[in-house]
Amino acid sequence: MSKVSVFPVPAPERDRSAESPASHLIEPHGGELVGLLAEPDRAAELKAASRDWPSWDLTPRQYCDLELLVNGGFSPLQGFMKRADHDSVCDSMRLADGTLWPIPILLDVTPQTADKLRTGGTLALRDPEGVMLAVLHVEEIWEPDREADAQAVFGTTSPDHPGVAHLLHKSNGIAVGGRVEGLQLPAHYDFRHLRQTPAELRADFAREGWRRVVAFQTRNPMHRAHCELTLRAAKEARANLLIHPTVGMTKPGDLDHYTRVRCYQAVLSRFPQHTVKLALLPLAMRMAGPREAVLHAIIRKNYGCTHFIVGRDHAGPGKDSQGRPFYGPYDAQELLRRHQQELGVEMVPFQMVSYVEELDTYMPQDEIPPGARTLDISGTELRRRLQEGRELPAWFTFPEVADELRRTHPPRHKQGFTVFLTGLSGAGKSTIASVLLVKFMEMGGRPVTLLDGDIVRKNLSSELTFSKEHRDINIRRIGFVASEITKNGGIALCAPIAPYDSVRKEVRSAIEPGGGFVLVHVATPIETCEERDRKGLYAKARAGLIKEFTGISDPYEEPADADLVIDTTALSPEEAAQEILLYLEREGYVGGLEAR
Ligand code: PPS
Repeated sequence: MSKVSVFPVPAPERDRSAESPASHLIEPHGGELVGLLAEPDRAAELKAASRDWPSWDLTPRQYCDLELLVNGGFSPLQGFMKRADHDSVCDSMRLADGTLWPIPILLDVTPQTADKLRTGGTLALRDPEGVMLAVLHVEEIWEPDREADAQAVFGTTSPDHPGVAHLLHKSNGIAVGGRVEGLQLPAHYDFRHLRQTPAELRADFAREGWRRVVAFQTRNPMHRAHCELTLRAAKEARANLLIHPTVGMTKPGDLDHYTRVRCYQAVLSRFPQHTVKLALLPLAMRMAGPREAVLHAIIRKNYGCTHFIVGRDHAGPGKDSQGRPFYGPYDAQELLRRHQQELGVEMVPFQMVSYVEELDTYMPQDEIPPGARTLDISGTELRRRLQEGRELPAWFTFPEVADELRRTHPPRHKQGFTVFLTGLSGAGKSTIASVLLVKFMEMGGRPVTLLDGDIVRKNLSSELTFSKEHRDINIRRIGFVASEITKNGGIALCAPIAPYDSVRKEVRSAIEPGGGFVLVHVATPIETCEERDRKGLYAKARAGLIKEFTGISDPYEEPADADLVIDTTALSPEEAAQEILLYLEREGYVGGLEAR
């Protein structure tokens, strides 16, 4: 098997000290590696005492933050930040005692939970199943100014920025600061052998004589460009390489970490033996660009790394809705460069690398010979190719990575999808859906489920009325079931009225990451629906016997984002279904040769 490098990799420097090799590792940030796990006796004592304490179920982000607090990845932090640290971090990127720290680490709770707390008291922090992971000794309860925080940390208050959107719309209003004592680390059952704590990784480095270690942070699969880049970095820094991907929370829409980790495992054999290690970082990324680069370097220092790779647009969230990038491509490098000496972690900066066709190699922009033809595949283009089942060229990624990605992204004719028919009562949704149902059954290959409005109301939503609130709950339920079906490779046919635009959009965005979503507006005019009045409901609604009747006494928001609009006034159910089938065929969801 060929290795990725086209240049020799010198042997990394080894620590040959006989006495206490660990003492030669880089110092943790703040001087000492924090470990917040209580001794077993103390943990048992805390657990017994917790019976009468208020509890908080950690959000996914807080769950990640707690893990890094307890395992020392966030050294020197000893708990969730109090106001003085928070304000100082926002203003000057330092904790109140002057230690460099770029991003607030807060425990945000609802006002209802905050009402149960008092300073000097305790709060049990629990995982989603209710298992107590830690206790927070409540030292301060206050209300952060989210807009000001967004401006300070992200440099913007635009909700197009995913970190800002989370801060402004998903975080809870009240912050609780104080020291944390851990009872146990969050349990992970996946890739356990790759989830070393800072202390464990440091012990590994010491045992193997790794003194200079360059860390590579990533939230994407590693393609050839990343492999070349990391090898070059290791060579430049005369260091061993730690591939240290974030597997906590990354940018919404990113590839799931299971697939990514299989991809990293697959490329490991392309690197020179004994110079590279893979470990997983349970960090919740904020996509804060420059400030996040500083946080990443601090964390890697705590994990025992001496060097840190920062490429183009490190931890950047992409562009805003006007197409403007939130950060300059090398802003993160600039900020970390200003602090690297104080931090003691050396940055290994990289420009974007591109494939130079005539030399069959990857090169940073500034080394590419003038006039040479370069090839690149952007993230968006990669997603499109995967979605459409198109080829991933060998110059772009190793075949073993392409295979892994293919397994997660089967071609469209093997993916699950949802056909979501929306329209007035009597527009023809259910009839079209039942024709589609038998057509798909006849085709075979994928399981098909019909979630018709009336059937759902009978079986899933029998307690709901037709108020806006209840209609939205009903559609969310349908969306949830359809998303489960879709991501597991089935076909979901939904036929509710779904009169409100925002919840339809919510459903689309819940389903699309797991497969196809086709919104069909069955736009039969109300006059036709009323004339048909198959169930006699329009007559009742006109007589005032049914309240909140869509189209008569309740609104229907026409979709502007329908993939297909069908008016059944002059179409038979078969003809209407056929239009949808043709659309699905054009888009590649049905008709693939292998599907037959
Ligand atoms: S919604 O808005 O999507 O939750 O509605 P949905 O669950 O699809 O409605 C299912 C059927 O309920 C009948 N029905 C009403 N429709 C609209 N407004 C009111 N007030 C109402 N009361 C009962 C109606 O027959 C819907 O079925 P379809 O198949 O659309 O005719």
